[in-house]
Amino acid sequence: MTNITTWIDEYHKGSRFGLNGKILIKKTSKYQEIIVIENEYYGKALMLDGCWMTSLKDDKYYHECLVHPALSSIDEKSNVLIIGGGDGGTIRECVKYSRISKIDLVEIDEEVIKISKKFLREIGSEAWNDKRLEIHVDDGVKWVKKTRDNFYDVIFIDSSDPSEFSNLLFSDSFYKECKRILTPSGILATQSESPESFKNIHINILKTLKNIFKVSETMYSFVPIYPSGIWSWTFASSENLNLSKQNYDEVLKIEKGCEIWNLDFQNAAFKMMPNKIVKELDS
Ligand code: SPD
Repeated sequence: MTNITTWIDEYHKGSRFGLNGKILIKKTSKYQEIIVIENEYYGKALMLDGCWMTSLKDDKYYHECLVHPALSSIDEKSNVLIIGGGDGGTIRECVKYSRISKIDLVEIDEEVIKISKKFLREIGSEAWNDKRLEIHVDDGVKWVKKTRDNFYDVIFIDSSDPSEFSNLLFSDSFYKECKRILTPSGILATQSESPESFKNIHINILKTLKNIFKVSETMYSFVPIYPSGIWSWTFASSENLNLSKQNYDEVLKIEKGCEIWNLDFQNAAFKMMPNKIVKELDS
């Protein structure tokens, strides 16, 4: 590739969110266009089909918030499913927990995994070699359908925004299947879009999860390279959630090693629902 720097923008509702840098790879897979750019401040950054996914500088804002509220509260040896997550950030956070016995990573686009391993190695780093990890190049919706009842303790949905091929990951039927394959106290943790730039989708995810699960709770924080910056993650379960308990010494060590997440941060983030979202959910 060339040494010339260029602007790559995510276009969203008449705004654009761009990074300037050198393009390291630009490739169209069976599913999408994949770009890795190297920016002076954010480091290497991944864009899929015109949407920023992650960057070396801000990946922890996203992946730590998706993973730690769920895993820091688990009690037993657990089986984990990650749907999407081909950049490796979610597995990196999961492998920190010795109580995880198995991690199935189900990513539909093998090219995302290959490109992330090659160009964004720092994100997944050693987690790619973890013996508990099994990588499945498969459609997450089909994977969930063929999984037996009560199989996983935690499911992470680390998807892109809704699109032609990811739409079903936001559907009522898919969330119901997730509930079926979770253990009774299992936790579904999903990125739930932005209350600002993807407000309608965000509200829809929250309402759907509330209807299907006994409890669901949403936390808000920032992902600097995403449209509008504010982002959300929602956690749902068929039993009461107690995401603020930290069960064992290992969690305290994990907390110390995090760049963004800690228990105080988490507790505040679960109280950050903007009032306009509160009102719409109540209406
Ligand atoms: N607008 C971008 C939403 C993408 C959320 N998933 C990011 C994947 C990072 N593992």
